[in-house]
Amino acid sequence: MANMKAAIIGAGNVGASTALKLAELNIADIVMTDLVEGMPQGKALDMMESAPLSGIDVSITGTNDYKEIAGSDIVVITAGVPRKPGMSRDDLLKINAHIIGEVVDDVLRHAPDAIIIMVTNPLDVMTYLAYQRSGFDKRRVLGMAGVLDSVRFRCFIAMELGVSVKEVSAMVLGGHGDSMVPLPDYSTVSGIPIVELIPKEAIDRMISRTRKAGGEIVALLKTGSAYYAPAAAVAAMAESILLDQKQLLPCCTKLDGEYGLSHVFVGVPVILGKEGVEKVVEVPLSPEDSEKLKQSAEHVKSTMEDLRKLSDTDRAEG
Ligand code: TXD
Repeated sequence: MANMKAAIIGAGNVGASTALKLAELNIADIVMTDLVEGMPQGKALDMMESAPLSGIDVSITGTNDYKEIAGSDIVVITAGVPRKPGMSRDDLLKINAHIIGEVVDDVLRHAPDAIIIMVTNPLDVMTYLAYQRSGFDKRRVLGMAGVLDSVRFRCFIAMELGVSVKEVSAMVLGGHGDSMVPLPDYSTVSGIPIVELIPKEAIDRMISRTRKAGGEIVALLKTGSAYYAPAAAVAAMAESILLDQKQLLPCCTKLDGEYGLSHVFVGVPVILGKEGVEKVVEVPLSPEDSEKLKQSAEHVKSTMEDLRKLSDTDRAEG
């Protein structure tokens, strides 16, 4: 039987790290594409040359030609540009929206049966754009943010308590960014809620660090943003879908009434299987967390609205 296939669009830091991580799982052949000529080919060849030592037994190819994503079961989109000095949020939104629009058209053309995992920022809005532009069922377009945010929270909890990170589970909902909603009530160490183990001030400190975790890495790296943990997060989502594992993970998905929210893409717990987002799992939230989730969704909605206005201006201008 032919291997499954995963395409990664954008072979930059997150794209290439995801490709390697996924290849090491040995569940799907990998195709990486990028605009830059030779770069995805070079990185793919380098990864293939690690195979004799790393046990990789799938093929990894790099290309500048979208035709090669044909037949992909999953397409991970990491293509985009980072914000540069002097660039406004709207400028970035416009540029990345243009890139994502073109990428989604190519997915439609060459891999119309794929499930799309969006990674490009601003995450929730780019996921919405991919959904709208592709016309795919909402189960087949989801975004990666909550898995990353919650593994970061898990790390901070494990570091605080000096326990193995394996014993720690955590849940972070909401939009990707400052408005995310870490849920200490649903975060545990071997089943014990962290609120029973850690003083409130320390939990608040960890929540704040989780919210700013992306920025903490940017400040240290000086150029570029995090990619090892983001790649691990994408690989976990892809694995659950490709192997139909039904993992319960926080992902950015379209809500139609769940959590009292509609017409918005935002992070909530879902079950991921071969159909994509197979179920949104609703858990009771404290009135405070529920309000925070609502505010986070409002924030995403206002950026969705900014995007609509920017595209209207573009249409009006010709
Ligand atoms: O939690 C999350 N969702 C995130 C999101 C975690 C980490 C990174 N996050 C976002 O992912 C980040 O803000 C960016 O929007 C993307 C990709 O981040 P990365 O760090 O990988 O950026 P790079 O290294 O600049 O890579 C982007 C690549 C680069 O090689 C470009 O040449 C390529 O995208 N690119 C394209 N490829 C194909 N097609 C088109 N049109 C294209 N445009 C740029």
